[in-house]
Amino acid sequence: MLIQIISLFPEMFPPVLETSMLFKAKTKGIVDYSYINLRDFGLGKRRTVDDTPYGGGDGMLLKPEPLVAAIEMARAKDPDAQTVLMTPRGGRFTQAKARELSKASGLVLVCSRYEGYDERVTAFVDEQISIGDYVLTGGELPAMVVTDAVVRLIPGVLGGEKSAEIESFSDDKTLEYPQYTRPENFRGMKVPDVLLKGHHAEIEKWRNKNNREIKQN
Ligand code: 4G1
Repeated sequence: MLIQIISLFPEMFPPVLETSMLFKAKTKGIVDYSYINLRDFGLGKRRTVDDTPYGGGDGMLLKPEPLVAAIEMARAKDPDAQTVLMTPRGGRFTQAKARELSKASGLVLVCSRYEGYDERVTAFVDEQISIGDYVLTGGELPAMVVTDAVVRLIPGVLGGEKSAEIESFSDDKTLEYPQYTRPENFRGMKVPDVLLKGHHAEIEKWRNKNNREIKQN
């Protein structure tokens, strides 16, 4: 899967995507990341990418021409890619959405900056996704969150044992229980007895009693 990311700050991505499991997926040839610098599509000698909003208001917006030119370049390279605009106005990103995107042949992730983008850009993407309701300085961190959640679901990225485990989880509700590792006693806080005894059925019962659903909206 080719993941093309359009951003004014492409240098933000390699430290995250070229590390650990996301990098391993790349060395295995399962995914490739391509960072597209929006500045390269800026207008004029100054390579302008932003302008003031019609009707007034604070700050600057990304102009449509550079964004759409970058999107069209990415889509020319990968015509079947799912194109996603990262925006606080988008639908909430969930595990179900991650699973859906993990089945795409390619992704184009578009990151915004400043106070946002010209609304006409939305006509050139397939969908709009938000990772949650809080104010951020750009769509780059959301794009990394989506990439992380999606790539780990692509067959072959995790070990065989782990991917089987993922298949057994439902789309929207992953169960999680408290976990402990050594030491048995940490500053007077003891690991629950049942976990030390190796009684599988009892451990299962304890985990079921103490598990919580990861909250989905
Ligand atoms: C109004 C959050 C504005 C933010 C209301 C989640 C947030 C992209 C996301 C903002 C962004 C709320 C996201 C806000 C995001 C232009 C550049 C938009 C950054 C920008 C709740 C700033 N998931 N935010 N505006 O944060 O891109 O994907």
